[in-house]
Amino acid sequence: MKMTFRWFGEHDDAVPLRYIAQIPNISGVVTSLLDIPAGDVWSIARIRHMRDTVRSAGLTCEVIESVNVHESIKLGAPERDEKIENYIKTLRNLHEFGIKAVCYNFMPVLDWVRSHLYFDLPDGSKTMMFSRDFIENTTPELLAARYAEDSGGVALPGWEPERLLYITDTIARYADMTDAQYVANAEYFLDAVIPYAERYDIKMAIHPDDPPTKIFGLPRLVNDADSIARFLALHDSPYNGLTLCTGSLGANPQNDVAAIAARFTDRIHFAHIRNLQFVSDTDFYESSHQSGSLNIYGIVRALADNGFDGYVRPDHGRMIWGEADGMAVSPMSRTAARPGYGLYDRALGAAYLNGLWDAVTRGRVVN
Ligand code: DNO
Repeated sequence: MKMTFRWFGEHDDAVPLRYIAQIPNISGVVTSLLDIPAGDVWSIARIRHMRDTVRSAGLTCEVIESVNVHESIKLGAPERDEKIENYIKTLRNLHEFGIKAVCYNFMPVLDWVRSHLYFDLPDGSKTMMFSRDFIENTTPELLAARYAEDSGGVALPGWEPERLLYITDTIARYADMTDAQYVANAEYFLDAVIPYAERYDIKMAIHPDDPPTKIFGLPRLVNDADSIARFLALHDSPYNGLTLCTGSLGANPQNDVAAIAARFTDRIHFAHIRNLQFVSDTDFYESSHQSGSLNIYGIVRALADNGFDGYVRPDHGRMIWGEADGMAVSPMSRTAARPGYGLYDRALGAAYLNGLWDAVTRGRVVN
């Protein structure tokens, strides 16, 4: 297991790399070039700069989250071939700089969806929340406006301004798409890209749908054991793998995340580990890594028992210790911490996950 931490880049993250390097057992960061639109090629110069910046803090840069998939690929539109070619060129360039895994998603139009970015908990911390009723009574446009206001102008991954410009039109383009057609579009992408991922030794790790249920009537692809198995079989290669996002899969109470972790360990290249607290069958808030409805111990143990050797990062934390009160972590930074991505609760999460990992693995070492 290689413990990592998500970092949004030098102009986009309030958390300095040197703080990340101080968290026990963190080997590297998971990062991206957020300003490059989906479908464009990532240049050698930009990747080199990104990699060198991370390395200068003594951290590795081996996982990208995300190289976004252009909408034409998800829609099966005519320009998809050109965008797939660009995707492959980006993989080739990333390979030049030692990138080992790419996390991406295949969710139509939107990435993750929450009803609240800063929901107040009784202990004074703030966290992200999902209310099914709220989502059913809003529109994607209203939700985007709410996020823009609540995040104080910070572009959220998955809700980038260029994506939001066309949100209404793009959603309309999915109106007649069947789930079978959507699966076929994913297969087309995998058949084109995975042979190159193999050549460049980059493990592709799809992120599950977040939340794992239908949103705004759009198709869904990867959200439970059956759909994961179906997806992995579309192109059967170790390079066609999964990001085990415990919070995304765990948001469906029917999903046994530990069982999913155990069943697919050899295809899980990256794990996003976080907890959530259900407040009803459909609604939840994101809780601390240790306390919540998911059995994080059971999930870590399932990974360890099955020989997991991929990357892990502590996923979303709450905002604690004043982090959401306009108190930027770095006095030098004018960037607000992103919802879910403050320093403190994620660092506590990493410490908890490290402790669990040690507890389940160290006793096995035969001296
Ligand atoms: C949210 C993240 C997602 C994830 C993408 C991967 O916090 O887990 O935005 O990075 O879905 O493409």
